[in-house]
Amino acid sequence: MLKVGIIGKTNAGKTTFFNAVTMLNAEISNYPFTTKTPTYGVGYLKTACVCRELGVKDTPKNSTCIDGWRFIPVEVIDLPGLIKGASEGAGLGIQFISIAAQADVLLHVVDASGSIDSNGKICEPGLGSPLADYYDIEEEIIKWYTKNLVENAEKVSRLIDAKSMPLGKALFEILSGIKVTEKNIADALSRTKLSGVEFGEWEDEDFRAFASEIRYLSKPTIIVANKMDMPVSERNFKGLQDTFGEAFVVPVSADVELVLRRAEKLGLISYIPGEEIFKIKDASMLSAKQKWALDYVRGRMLDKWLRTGVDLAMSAAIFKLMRMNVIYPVEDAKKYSDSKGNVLPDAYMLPHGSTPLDLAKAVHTHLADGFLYAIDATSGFRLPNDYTLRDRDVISIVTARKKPKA
Ligand SMILES: Nc1nc2c(ncn2[C@@H]2O[C@H](COP(=O)(O)OP(=O)(O)OP(=O)(O)O)[C@@H](O)[C@H]2O)c(=O)[nH]1
Ligand SMILES: [Mg+2]
Repeated sequence: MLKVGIIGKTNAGKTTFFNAVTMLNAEISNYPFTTKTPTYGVGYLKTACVCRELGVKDTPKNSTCIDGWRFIPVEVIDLPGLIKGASEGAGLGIQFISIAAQADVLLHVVDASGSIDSNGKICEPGLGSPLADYYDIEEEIIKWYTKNLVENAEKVSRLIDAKSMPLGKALFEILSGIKVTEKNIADALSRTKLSGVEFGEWEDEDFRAFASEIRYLSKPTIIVANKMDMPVSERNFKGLQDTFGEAFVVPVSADVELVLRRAEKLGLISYIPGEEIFKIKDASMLSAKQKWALDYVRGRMLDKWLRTGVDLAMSAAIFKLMRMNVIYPVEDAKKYSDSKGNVLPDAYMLPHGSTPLDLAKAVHTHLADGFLYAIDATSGFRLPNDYTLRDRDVISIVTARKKPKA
């Protein structure tokens, strides 16, 4: 399962975002460092299901389909908050960054309303600076990556000297555990122009420059501009977009999404995460407080920003930054089903550029070991083995091996 890590300054709203995505009830409060250990949960990524265009009623197994929307599970990790100086032990320190480093993609949550001061304490809205917060936290993360590299420098040297390993391979040996690819390393070496420098000659600033490139190349990151339900947030949001580009900053109100998901769970409204609207089932069932909360949701967030942004942030991270495609493997290409007759049972996320063999490997080793070719189930055509899978492809893999008994 893909892993999404939620990082950011204390009090930015990470746990609120996490609870909204996973509907768990981890502790939320306006005290700094409420979250003391990482929390793991399962969130869902929303994508238009192929069932509608194929005109079939699906029976999903590894995911869920609601009203033609496929929800695919991803692991979400809520991390304790950071503050400036964390690498010198401020707040809870940087001990949990290693867990963020295990994620495939990161959501960096900032308080766009500027309601937290530089120490992470709640202050008058507008006084805090989300831009400064972002840089403070990124600085701590880069320091962690640098420290990790420096601590392993001797090991890298040994691999180069004793095993005659090329620099890139030796670095890969120590960095692969934090989801760094050989390509990330090659790109970082080339961007820093360190490929031509003897590793033994690397200066402190070389380690830092390389670590910084590795952090951004290996861990694509969306900036979640949270607390957009507060009017004061708009100015900071524009500043964030101007600095980092529209594609990387998503306007969000985690709190509003949480209100909607809770109301939906209580049966008060019908709401599909990510939608621009919700419907009140029976207005006479609402207490005055609930009515006020739903009016707030509409007035402060949906009417202005069209959606709460929680779902959009997840999609932007996985579909736009990671360039994942959703593929539906089926056994029976005519019925779009598995051997038990479940229609469109599974939805797999594979990176852009994946081939039918990559899909086979993701589904089961027996499919990969005996892989012969793949069929595009919607057209019935046999696909070339170097075919590049596209989003929403429905694929049947033909294999020489029998499926092992479950
Ligand atoms: N107005 C508004 N407040 C929010 C939003 N999201 C979170 N908050 C509030 O911000 C405060 C901090 O929220 P948390 O989710 O506990 O923040 P955190 O980042 O997990 O904090 P730590 O665990 O201490 O690092 C709480 O008072 C939340 O109710 C939002 O979208 N809008
Ligand atoms: Mg928290």
